[in-house]
Amino acid sequence: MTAAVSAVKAALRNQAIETPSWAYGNSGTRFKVFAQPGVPRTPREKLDDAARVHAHTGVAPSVALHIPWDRVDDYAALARHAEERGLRIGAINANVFQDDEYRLGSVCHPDAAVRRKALDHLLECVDIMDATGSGDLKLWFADGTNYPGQDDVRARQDRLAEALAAVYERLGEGQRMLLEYKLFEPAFYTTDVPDWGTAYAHCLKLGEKAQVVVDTGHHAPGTNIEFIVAVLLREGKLGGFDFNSRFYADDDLMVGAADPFQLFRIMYEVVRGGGHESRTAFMLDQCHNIEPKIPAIIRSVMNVQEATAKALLVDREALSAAQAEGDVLAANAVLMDAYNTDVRPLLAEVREEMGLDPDPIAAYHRSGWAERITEDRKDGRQAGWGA
Ligand code: LRH
Ligand code: MN
Ligand code: MN
Repeated sequence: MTAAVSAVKAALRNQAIETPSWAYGNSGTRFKVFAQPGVPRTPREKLDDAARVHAHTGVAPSVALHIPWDRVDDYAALARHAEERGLRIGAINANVFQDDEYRLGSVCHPDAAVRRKALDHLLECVDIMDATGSGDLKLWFADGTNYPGQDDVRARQDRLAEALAAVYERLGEGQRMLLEYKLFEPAFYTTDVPDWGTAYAHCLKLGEKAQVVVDTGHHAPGTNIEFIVAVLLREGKLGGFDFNSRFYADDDLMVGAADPFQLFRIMYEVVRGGGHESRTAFMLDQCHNIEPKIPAIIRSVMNVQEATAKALLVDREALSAAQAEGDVLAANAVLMDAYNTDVRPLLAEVREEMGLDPDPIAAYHRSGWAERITEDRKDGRQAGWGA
């Protein structure tokens, strides 16, 4: 094995992809939620399923929570439940979008009492980080307006800045605030954090614990996401990803399903900028509405691994040489050679070296877990959107 291949393998072994608790529960569109058998009923059962994903892939050691969907009485006990299964709690996702009071927004709402309620929730999420050992607070705001003139767009930025500063102050040692942007939805005219520039401006003012999250489904069609990634990494402001695929808007389909070439281009910029060796969080943010959830999450993890492997295989020296010579076609060919490499045998080897089955999905199907949860979780209410 050449030194280059062993370095690629080491990077792949060390990769960590975070799975979202909500992907294990029932989900759907605004038209219908299709319930599936065996879906978890509690946050603990979501962690049990996440442990299966980690057991078969070896690279999914943390789980993101969404509060209040994952509300429990004892968060330290939940973290212990994770630990006993070889997992840890990842990002705490705040939820200031599902209460009636938030009709006109949360931290940007015109009424100070609603803003206070939203801020209290964000601060509670930091308490949960303390209790679970989580290092990341993920903030996404559904705030915005539907009609021109509905509210003062600039005043809303002031309110946002005030809330973010209060939360930032509360962060402890080693804790980060990850600010996520989204072009539109649920607001259709203005969104208060619509793009990476707005998120970046707020994070820059807050300080080094504040970084931007790139949710790959949150851009206009045709947006060059890898450019955003390159710029944010250069500025030390890329906190992490919410990976998923989109065909139209915020589709939340499996990452790498719609456009594996885009995922490769993103991962190449990550590797180029050293993001795979930094604290960049590689999180999934997906919903599996019609496909079985655990195999879909395993597939998603594998898709990220494949894109990463291809990015790591780019011959950077040859690329630099071609770029320096202005050889457009040769430079492009170097990237395409890596993209067109079948990395599945390499990843199978990496898994075998980690003591895993080279085919995680087949191993999951053989494990009997799906049958077991279908049998064990017949009673009670399945977890799903809003619960
Ligand atoms: C918003 C979003 C955000 C939420 C998640 C459920 O569209 O991407 O990350 O927390 O979906
Ligand atoms: Mn997201
Ligand atoms: Mn989204």
